[in-house]
Amino acid sequence: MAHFSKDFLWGGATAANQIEGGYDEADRGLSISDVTTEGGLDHPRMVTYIDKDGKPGAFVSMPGATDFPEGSKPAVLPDHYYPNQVAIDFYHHYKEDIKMFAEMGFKVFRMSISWSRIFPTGEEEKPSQAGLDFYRSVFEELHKYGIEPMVTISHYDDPLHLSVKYHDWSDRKMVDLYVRYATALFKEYKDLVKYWLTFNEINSSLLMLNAFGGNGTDEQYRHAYQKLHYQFVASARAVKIGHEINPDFQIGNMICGIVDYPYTPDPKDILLNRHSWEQDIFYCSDVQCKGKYPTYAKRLWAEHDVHLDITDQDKQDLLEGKVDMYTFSYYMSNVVTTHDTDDKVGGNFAAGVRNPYLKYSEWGWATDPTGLQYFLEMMYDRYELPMMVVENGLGAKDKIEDGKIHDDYRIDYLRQHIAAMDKAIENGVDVRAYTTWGCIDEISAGTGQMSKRYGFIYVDRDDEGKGSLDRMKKDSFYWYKKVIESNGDDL
Ligand code: BGP
Repeated sequence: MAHFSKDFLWGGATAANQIEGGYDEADRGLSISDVTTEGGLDHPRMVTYIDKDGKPGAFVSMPGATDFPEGSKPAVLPDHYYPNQVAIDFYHHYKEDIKMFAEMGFKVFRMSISWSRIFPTGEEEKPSQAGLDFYRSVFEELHKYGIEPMVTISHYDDPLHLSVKYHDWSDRKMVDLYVRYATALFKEYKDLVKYWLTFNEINSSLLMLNAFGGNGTDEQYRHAYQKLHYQFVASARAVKIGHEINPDFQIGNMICGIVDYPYTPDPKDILLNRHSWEQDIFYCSDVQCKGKYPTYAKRLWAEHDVHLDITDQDKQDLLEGKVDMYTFSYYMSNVVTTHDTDDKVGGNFAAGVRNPYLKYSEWGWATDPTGLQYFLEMMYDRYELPMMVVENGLGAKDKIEDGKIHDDYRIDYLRQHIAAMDKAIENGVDVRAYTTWGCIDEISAGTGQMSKRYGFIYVDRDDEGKGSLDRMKKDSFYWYKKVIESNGDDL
């Protein structure tokens, strides 16, 4: 018998920019993801612009990062494909999609709100009624089937206008703009949404600098720490306001949960591993769960000569805006070392030494269910907050054979991770929810490609944007339905 509580929240997860499309419908303003091209294993995603002399240019896209040269304007260039503009067109297919989630027996559906659908530039005084209405219809549709929405307020798609004007959270003004946006959502949906996450994978700014060999410059680290500070304050103020609007709200952080292991028993590797945890995971988790900066922040800041713009009011806000639950994504583990080795591997936000005990996906992601158990047990002990696994899944290139998709590799991956989660629960961890990533195929965040699929539901669209957008159930669809029906007994 599995150990999931009878009201365990089984479901799936998505992000607005990766599924919605409808990028110019109603009042919606452009978001950073709308000017991001597709990428792949051989070429990165790029953000495109026209420079001050009228010449087209592009820079490598990283979640949230904006590097527009002085005087340039973001632009949609004719010889590029921008996959997120249409994505899987959830904007027009949400009823059909939600019906299929209901058929699988979902108890919860994690989605995000596109900020520029609510505040087109991010700086309007009043929210867009059309934007608010769209999400109201989605939430009502979910409730029709008894599915609880879980909403990420910001998931890698800041309004483009804000990204350029305030250079990716370099300005304190972003705090007020975010708080205004979050407050509008809380007020509008106070009776429709109970679970909120403030920022998707808030630690990604730090992970990114580490993952690429710790090659970030001091300036990049200074930017990342300052941006994070403003986001922590914005998140904390949102938590406080959210609780005033509805004391039943459960508001969580969202951490990219990559587990680091030391490569050797050399004490230097053990220390490096500890320090990697501090920088990659604990730093953001501690501030959001304990309401204050940890003692080792001193070391982290000193390493890159960081001097934060931080006020007494900020400190007060952090303390009063602690999150209610610990929510995180988990895909893989990573190995760190101080030793020289050529056996490097990496994908997403992890880049370290190859682990000989694990198998890797085509994109270099290590499959490690034990890492999920490790992470759950460690974080629950550290914070004693309810835990929610809000992303987990396997990206793969699915093949249609005789009108079917036999994705047993995906079933196998998910089965092992659910079993690991069950072990953690058996060992005393309070896990409340599990939402697999990309319960329906969506645009991959890292590559921008459609062919890196995660869903139980296949969407007919390819990497060039061709296809009918028709939906089709994969084998994993029927398997997950059975898992939910049996409350995790029948894996
Ligand atoms: C996480 C992001 C998601 C999602 C997932 C899978 O980091 O929160 O947005 O996309 O990773 O990554 P990818 O799409 O690159 O395979």
